[in-house]
Amino acid sequence: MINKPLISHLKKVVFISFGCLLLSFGTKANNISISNISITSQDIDEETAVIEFDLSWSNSWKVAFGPSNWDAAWIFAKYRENEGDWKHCTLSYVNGTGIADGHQVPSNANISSALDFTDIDNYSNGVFLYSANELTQSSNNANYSNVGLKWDYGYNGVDINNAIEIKVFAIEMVYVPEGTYVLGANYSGGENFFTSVLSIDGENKSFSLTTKNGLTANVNASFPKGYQAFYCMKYEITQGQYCDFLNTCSSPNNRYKSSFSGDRFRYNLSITGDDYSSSNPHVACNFLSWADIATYLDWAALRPMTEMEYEKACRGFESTSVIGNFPWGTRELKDGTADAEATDYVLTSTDETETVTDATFDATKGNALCSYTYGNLEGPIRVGAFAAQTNNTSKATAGASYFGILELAGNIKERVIDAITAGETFDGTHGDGTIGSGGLYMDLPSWPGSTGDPGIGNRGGSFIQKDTKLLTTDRSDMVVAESRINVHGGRGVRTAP
Ligand SMILES: [Ca+2]
Ligand SMILES: [Ca+2]
Repeated sequence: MINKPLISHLKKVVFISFGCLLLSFGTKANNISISNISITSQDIDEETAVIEFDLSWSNSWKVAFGPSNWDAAWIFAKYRENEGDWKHCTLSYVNGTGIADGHQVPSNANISSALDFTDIDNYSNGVFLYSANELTQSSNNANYSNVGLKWDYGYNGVDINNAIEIKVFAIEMVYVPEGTYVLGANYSGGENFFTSVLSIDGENKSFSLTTKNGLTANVNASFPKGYQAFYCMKYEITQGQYCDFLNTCSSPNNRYKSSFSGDRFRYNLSITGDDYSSSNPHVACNFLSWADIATYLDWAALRPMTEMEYEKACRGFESTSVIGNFPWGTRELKDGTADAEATDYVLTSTDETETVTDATFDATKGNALCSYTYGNLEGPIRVGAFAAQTNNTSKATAGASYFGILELAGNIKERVIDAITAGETFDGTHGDGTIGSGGLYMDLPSWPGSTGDPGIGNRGGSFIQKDTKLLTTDRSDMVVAESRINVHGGRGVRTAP
């Protein structure tokens, strides 16, 4: 946990019967912050209550041109009773529009959610919140007061006479709209990519894919293809976010541990008692195995991204003329072009303002961390570091994709679902906020397993790989990669409600 928790004892202030010890959570890494958390509008008979808080972040946007998209916060909550295991808060769902679901929606916001499961009633495991109005990026431009999520604590079996703690989590996401896009490549270079250049013009249909190294496979109608709208994490999972996760999995009956602590390639997690922290909370979290990422995404009620969604998230609605490019839409990187050595980046600081200096800054060229630009940085850098550069002027210089998603190229690898080997099994089921208690911990049957299981691979390259690995269509690293090593990390997505 990065920020000092805000602790308030509301038992006598708000509810006589609701013994609350409340914790607020924020993650500086991506600048999103939750504050002033409280419980309001408790309905004793219905056994529901509203978890209220303020939410803010920087450089939010909503545009009706170009990518015609917005960024959003994916918000979910965890609770525990009498210092027991942390559990996922089940939220009320009626039609997913926020107000009808019983949530409090600020006038400048939209809230939307999906019907995640039906049992006694209909429920969701989290909500998306984004601007109701068009919004231009600037510092602290996303401010939402008195957001409220209606929690069905009765369904969760909560005894309100217990001491109850609540943590609210928010993850910055980017909306990738529905629409046809082009998958694959037809250029002569490159090590491996989909040579079956296809217009992906529908979601619930199958496609036949062929790779340059001669593999052919079908993807089923249920395999997420990127045609349908989805939300993608704006940044790679950070070390701070990973600590947030670990710190709700530390009780004896629900333990999930990092494999080691100490400082390696800027991975620097340490544990005091049961509490993890990182000296680099704003830096992308490396040393994540597939099991680590899958368990994190199950816990956060997200899911892995497929490699087809990766290409859509990078390329957007650009035509085939940009095939063979980086995610920002050109083939130019820093002071060179693909396959050309570039000058090295130098770190400016090592706190939440961390970015890199670039003596050869070129406002027309892309920025990304790979072996050609890495120098002696010792590991991955802060997520969003290029966007935070003072001389950043464009999607390319920010290292952003067509939709504004950062570091899809370089920094650490993007763990994705392999369409060739999992195209007939992975169905895009979302994590449900609850992890298992042993073995793989992640417990979703359609997700690839942990050891020797095909179905996962890497996209986008990393800080120690050559720049051509960062090209949108490159799939030369689509190998099963389970281990915790210095370049392994990732991010999650969620099908849009
Ligand atoms: Ca990356
Ligand atoms: Ca689960």
